[in-house]
Amino acid sequence: MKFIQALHGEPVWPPPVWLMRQAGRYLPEYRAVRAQAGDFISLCLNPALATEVTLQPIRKFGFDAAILFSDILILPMALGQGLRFAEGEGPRLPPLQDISALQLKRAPGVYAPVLETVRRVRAQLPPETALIGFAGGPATVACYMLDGEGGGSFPRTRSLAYENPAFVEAVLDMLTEATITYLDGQVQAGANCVMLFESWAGIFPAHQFRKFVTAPNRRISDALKAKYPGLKIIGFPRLAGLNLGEYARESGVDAIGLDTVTDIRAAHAVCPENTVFQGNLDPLLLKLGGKPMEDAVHEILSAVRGRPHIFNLGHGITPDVPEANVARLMEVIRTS
Ligand code: 1CP
Repeated sequence: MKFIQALHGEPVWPPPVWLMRQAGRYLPEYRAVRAQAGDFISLCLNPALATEVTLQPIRKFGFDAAILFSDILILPMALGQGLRFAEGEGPRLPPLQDISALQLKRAPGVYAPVLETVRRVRAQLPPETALIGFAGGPATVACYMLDGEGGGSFPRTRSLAYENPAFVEAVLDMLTEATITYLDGQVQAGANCVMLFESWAGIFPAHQFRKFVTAPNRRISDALKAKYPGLKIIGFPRLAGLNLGEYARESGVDAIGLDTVTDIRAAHAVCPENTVFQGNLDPLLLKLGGKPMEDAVHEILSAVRGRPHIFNLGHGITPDVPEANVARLMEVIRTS
């Protein structure tokens, strides 16, 4: 698998490609399955339908990796926190007041269908296509659990981080344990690597970033690698800014997903020589297409020539992206 070779530090050319949120509403065949499933959570917990939507973008565009179709919020739901997706508004959870409301032992029974999806997808994927398992990073999942909704401001989480850090750390400890068990289950079920989405890492000042983002990511990496020595882990510490170098050195991950604002050459300069990067085309350019997109793709390719790299977006694909632009993106990369 070219994707796994790149994660092992081998320069593969052209670089392997996948796109964050590659399964989703920009695909008519996704919208059809989503309507059949009813709501989004039912889709995530239906192995037959979740397998189908995981495979759709692979069939259509031939990406080098598939990512399990699920969501980072399935884990808090499995731990016993309520979760619903308000149509057009995103996720809603009852803001967590007390850690005793969460039950570690209950979770595997609830997310069992997700592991079944991993098994089915791995069995149906072409052998050269990698399967990425994933979880939210503990800090990012805690943001949703403590504030009860997304969007990026997370006022309660940020206040608690100053006023009651012991509570935040207790939540993170529990989530870290639960995440290790969850990802272990995904690897056993057939995931070829795993990714930790720390999409809201950038809300924390440096001293909290170290404690809430980098340290728990390290615990997860250490635990998984102790059990699976060859396993590769991708971290996505979005908007890490100048915390990126320390994250690369201390988090234990092998590859780093770069957000849209980060210059790839600057990232190479502050991270260890063997760090593999993934990214980082602006999703807006995939919507716009044409010369602005193609120029940006060539710029990324020239920044990573001769190095192991995984081509991706800097954040998730949006529902308004024309499929023709995705096809053109693949053509530009594959003929470079
Ligand atoms: O069908 C629909 O309308 C639901 C939209 C949707 C989809 C397709 C949501 C709701 N989640 C997903 C799938 C999803 N989420 C995947 C599947 C695999 C793929 O990439 O194709 C993955 C990996 C995620 C991860 C995820 N969920 C993240 C991390 C990545 C990121 O975008 O930063 C986050 C932050 C979430 C929370 C979430 N789930 C859904 C929404 C709309 C949101 C974001 C809410 C917010 O803005 O805070």
